[in-house]
Amino acid sequence: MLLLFIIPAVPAQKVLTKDQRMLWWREARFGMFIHWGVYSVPAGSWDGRQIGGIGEWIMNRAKIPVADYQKMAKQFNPVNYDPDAWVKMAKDAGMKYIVITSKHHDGFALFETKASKWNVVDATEYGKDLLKPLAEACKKYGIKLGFYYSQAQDWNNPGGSAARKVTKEGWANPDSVIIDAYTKEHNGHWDPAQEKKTFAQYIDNFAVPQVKELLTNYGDVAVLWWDTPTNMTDDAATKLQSLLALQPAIITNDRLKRPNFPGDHKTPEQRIPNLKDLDGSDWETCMTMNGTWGFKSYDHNYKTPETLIRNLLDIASKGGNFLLNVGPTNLGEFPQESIDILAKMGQWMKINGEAVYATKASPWGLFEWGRCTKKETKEGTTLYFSVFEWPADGKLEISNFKNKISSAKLLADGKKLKTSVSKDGLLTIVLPSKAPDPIASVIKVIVTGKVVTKPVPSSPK
Ligand code: JFZ
Repeated sequence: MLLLFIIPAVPAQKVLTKDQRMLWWREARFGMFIHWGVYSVPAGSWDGRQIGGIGEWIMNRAKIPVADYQKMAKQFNPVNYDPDAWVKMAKDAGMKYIVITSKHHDGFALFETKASKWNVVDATEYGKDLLKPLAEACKKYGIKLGFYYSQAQDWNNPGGSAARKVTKEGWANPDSVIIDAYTKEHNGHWDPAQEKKTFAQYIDNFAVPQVKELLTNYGDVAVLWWDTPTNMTDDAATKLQSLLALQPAIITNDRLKRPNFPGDHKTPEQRIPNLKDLDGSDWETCMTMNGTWGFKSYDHNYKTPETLIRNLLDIASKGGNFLLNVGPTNLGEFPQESIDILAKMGQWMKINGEAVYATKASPWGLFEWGRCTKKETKEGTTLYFSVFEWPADGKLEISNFKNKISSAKLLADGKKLKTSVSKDGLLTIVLPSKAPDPIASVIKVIVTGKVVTKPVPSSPK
């Protein structure tokens, strides 16, 4: 007898629109970048010298030979790594997502991979996948997890590209002339081991299988954060991009290959764009707390919580996201300064976070005294005025104001504030004499209808 088994058709994957995919990201506004790898071992110093530039570039800047660099993996032993505590710190700071370097330009994978021995499981004493427990902690705390992946530059896995840096950018070593001639001749590479394969082989043998692993073995991956398209080809970009189908809801940036792989969002780095440069696309400013992404033991030049909170508000008022970096040590610890900054930002966000999350850009552009964000509701519009410079006369004035006010209060203490609007549209909010928060005090104003206005002509930026 012939039995016919009817195999149920695989349910068709729902194809999400860009707006659907971007929904959580546009509401999140604030995320944590983590740059972590073997570069946290030299931590900015090589051969007794402090090497210039950002910490994760030390191999290239100091022209460290492949074999010497790989020896340092022995000291990458993150016994104090506590992914639960990391994710909790991000969450308590008010961050909604984390993007971690699964593999930076030094090619070292923080995850178990069959494509290369140059990874945390095979090359360190620690011997365990670092991304798995992070993915679990993110799930536990409701934080989205994204992977940074250096798709083109790879200074350890043969065939990867290397952006050329002349030696004086690291330190002027006695062989500078010879080394600089060599890197010129060898497309940025400084060690013959780096050129044992072609770039196309590197893409097929390392990058493609590793990205496949990342998008298969860690549950939902919210973001794939490509970086530095040095020597990328359309062919390589197409192969990598097609893998994204493994995660139908994934969001990617604009660094896979320029200009024909624009991704979902732009990535201004270490700067907040000016209003006039925004063209309506989604964007995310990534920024360091001190002067480096990867840990440098002697960089204590941290921005203040005031600067960083005001940066977040500046970014939100322009409709962007803020991806703020932490560079953990080789033992798996956040620098104490970063821990303190995150705690301070969290205190502020706990009270004032609603001025940031799920808001839209300011209808007025920027104010001299602070920033504005808005939320459109069924009933009307909620405006958040974040005041950096508290008015000496206790009156906050906003011109070009056309709506009817339903209520106005300070988020810090919930106190109702008196308001008046003159015939020619000058809103005056009467404030207490002292700012409740010297960094930024938020006034929440609910109005009826939509707020339609032109940016104030005096916008400083
Ligand atoms: C890249 C990396 O090289 C760096 O190590 C770090 O990971 C950072 C977040 O990204 O650096 C870049 C990439 C792009 C630009 C500048 C630095 N850019 O487009 O101006």
